[in-house]
Amino acid sequence: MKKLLFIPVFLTLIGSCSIIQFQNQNQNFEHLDLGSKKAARSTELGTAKHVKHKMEQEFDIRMVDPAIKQKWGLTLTDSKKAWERHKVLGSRDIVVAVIDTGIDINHPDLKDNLWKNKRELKGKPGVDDDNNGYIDDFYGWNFVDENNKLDDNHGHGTHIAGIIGAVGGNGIGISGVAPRVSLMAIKYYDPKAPGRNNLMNTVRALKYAIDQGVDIINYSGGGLEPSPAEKKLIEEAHRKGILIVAAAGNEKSNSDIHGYFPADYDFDNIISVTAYDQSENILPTSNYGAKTVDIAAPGNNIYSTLPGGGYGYMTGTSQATAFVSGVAVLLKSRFTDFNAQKIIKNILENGNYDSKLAGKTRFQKRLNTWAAIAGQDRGVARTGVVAENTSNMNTRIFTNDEKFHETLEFQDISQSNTSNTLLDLSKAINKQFLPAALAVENNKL
Ligand SMILES: [Ca+2]
Ligand SMILES: [Ca+2]
Ligand SMILES: [Ca+2]
Repeated sequence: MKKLLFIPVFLTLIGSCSIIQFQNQNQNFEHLDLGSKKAARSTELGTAKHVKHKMEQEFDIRMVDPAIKQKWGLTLTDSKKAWERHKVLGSRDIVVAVIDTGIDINHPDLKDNLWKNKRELKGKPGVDDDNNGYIDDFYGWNFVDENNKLDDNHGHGTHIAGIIGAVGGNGIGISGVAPRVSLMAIKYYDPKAPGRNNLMNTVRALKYAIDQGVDIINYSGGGLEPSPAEKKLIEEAHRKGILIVAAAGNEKSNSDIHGYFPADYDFDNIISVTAYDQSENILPTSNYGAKTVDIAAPGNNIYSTLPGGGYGYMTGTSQATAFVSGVAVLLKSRFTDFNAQKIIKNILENGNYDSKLAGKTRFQKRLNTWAAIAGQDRGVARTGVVAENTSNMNTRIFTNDEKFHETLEFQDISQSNTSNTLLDLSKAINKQFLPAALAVENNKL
């Protein structure tokens, strides 16, 4: 791992702060601002409500995961509509760093969507095969215990990972907003390891993600004071075009007055997310701000993965943040040339306008996955009508169910009351095409 460089200007900015030294096997650098208690980073973990869901069979041509319809957030954000209309499911080429409490890497609904450090997995145990300063960092790194064990001792990180990218179409559990993605597990926080410097661990986690060249960083946490070292890394992420999706925080406060960081650093590669409930009201606990908070996304009683192969509900701006990260994956996978700013622009401009959000978010908009894609997809108009030029559509995944989509689109635009017709039609086609479609997925992905 490269050493952090500290330039003189940076040193003068923070000269009065306490000094903390950090060393590991290949590092010996100083962070000069990381000891402030007020600037400490944390994730407001809440309590996970574990449930055993009924294995209801969800009707859908691809998303056969039985509990998917319990994810109200996917419905209100038109995420399934985005998958179906735009044939966009994400891609394992898109890497999201989940800087959190770790991830259950053995969860059957997550393991296929984990980022994999191929040089380490193919390399030698005990050797830093990719020479990045971390030995055997197969799926990420644990900055709390300084090892490669990513166990999630709370559940928060596993829950966030599932919202972004639980494996869709595998017939179990749920699907993330992005059914296909690579999730890098970076552990900066462990509630069972008190007394650690979570801000320092955040800074090191950010550095790791940036050095690995991830596309998106999901940071569902934060603190009340800015940190020059953290800001410097956000600046580096900005230079490298990395999108940072950050929680607005659960402080019940106006972020225009009381900042929350990293969400509120003034960089255009950061999108700040607050949370709304099933009635589309901002949660009373969520931070808000007409200048500082960018968008609202589902964050109340969100059903997602938990450690030990489980599932359950959690609430907060953390969960809302993960929804936005999932949409960013879909956008990046469809529009591969999009930089962070363009992804943010599409998400913000194509949300659902809601006057209830006056004073709560910058543009008074709620996340809409379908609209974010449709606003740019020249192959498919906002109405869902398939345009003539569909050359930019990704048909790789759907080779065997094209007929379904053609018929669905036709029915959708030619009949005013189509729900029953569509249901019958889809049931028939489901039987006919589903096994083949899944076979294609299993072989190709
Ligand atoms: Ca390594
Ligand atoms: Ca190794
Ligand atoms: Ca699944």
